[in-house]
Amino acid sequence: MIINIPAGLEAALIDLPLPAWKLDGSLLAKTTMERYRAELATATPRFEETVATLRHALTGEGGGYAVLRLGNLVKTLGTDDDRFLRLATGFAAEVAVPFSPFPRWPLWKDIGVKVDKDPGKSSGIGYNAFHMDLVNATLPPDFTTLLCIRPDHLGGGRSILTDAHAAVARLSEGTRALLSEPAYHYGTFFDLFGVGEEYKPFPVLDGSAPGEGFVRFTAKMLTRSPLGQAHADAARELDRELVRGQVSLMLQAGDYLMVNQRRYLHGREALHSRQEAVPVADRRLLLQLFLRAGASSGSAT
Ligand SMILES: O=C(O)CCC(=O)C(=O)O
Ligand SMILES: [Fe+2]
Repeated sequence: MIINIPAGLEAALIDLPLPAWKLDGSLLAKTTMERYRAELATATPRFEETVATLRHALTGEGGGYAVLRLGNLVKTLGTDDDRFLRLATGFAAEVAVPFSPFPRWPLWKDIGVKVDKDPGKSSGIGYNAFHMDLVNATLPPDFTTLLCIRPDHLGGGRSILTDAHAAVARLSEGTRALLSEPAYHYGTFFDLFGVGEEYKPFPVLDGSAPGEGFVRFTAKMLTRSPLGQAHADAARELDRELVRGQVSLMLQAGDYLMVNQRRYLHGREALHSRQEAVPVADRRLLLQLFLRAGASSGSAT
C-alpha cells in the first residue's frame, strides 16, 4: 500500500527541528522515541492519522508492507545533514523500536551499488531473490525497512514483495511437512545484537497456526547452501509460489518501504546493466533500518 503524506503535514514536517537521535545499546533510546513522538504529534496536523494508516497497512488484516512517500521531504531537506533521516526515524519509531543488529554500524545501514560484489546479495547488482533479513537468527527483526535515497536511474532494481503465508497455503500437506523440519541453513552469524541466537539448522515453518509466525525462508539457500534433496525440492516449490504471488514496485527518491517480516518476504530485481558507467555518487542508494515490535509498539502481531 502506498501512503502519501497530506500536504499540511508535509509542510509542518519540513519546519520541524527534531534533535539528533541517541542509542541505548543497539536500540533507539526511549528518550528519543518519546521526544520524537511528542514533537511529531503536537507540531504536525494529521500525523496520528497518517501513522494509524501506516500501522494498519503493516499489521492489519491482509496487510504486510507499505511505502510511505517522503519524496518532497527529501527534495526539500536534502541529505547533507540528518534532518530527513530524523523524520524517517520518527515515522519508523511509530511502528516499532528502531535498532541496529550490527554493533559497529550506524543505526541506518547503507545499501549502495558495488559492481564487484556477489551480485545476488545486498548492494550487489543482480537479482536479490526472495528472503527475510537475518533469516538464520532465532529472533529476526519484526520489520525491515528500506529508505530510497536514489533509485537506479537506468531503471533497474525494482523491489519485489510477496505474501509468505499465502504462498505456504497453496502448498501440499507433504511439502509443508518437509518445510516444518529443521533441515535448512544459510549464511554466517557473528557479532549480532538483539536478534537472539544463531538458528542452524532451522525449519522454514515454525509450527505456528496457519498465517502466523515467521516463514523463515531465503531463496538464496537454494543455490548457496547444501540441502538434502527432498528438503531442497520443498523449498523450491515454496519459492515458485512466492514468485507466483509477487508484486513489484519501483522505489523513487524518498520512498520509504516497510515490510512486516512475519507476513511478507522481499527482494530486488537486477539493476540495469552498465552500472560501471554510473559514477558512484549517482548510483542507487537505499538506507536500511530494522525494527523490533515491543509490547507497546502498536503492532498487532
Ligand atoms: O536492494 C534492495 O532493494 C533490497 C536489498 C535487501 O533486501 C537487503 O539488503 O537485505
Ligand atoms: Fe533484505
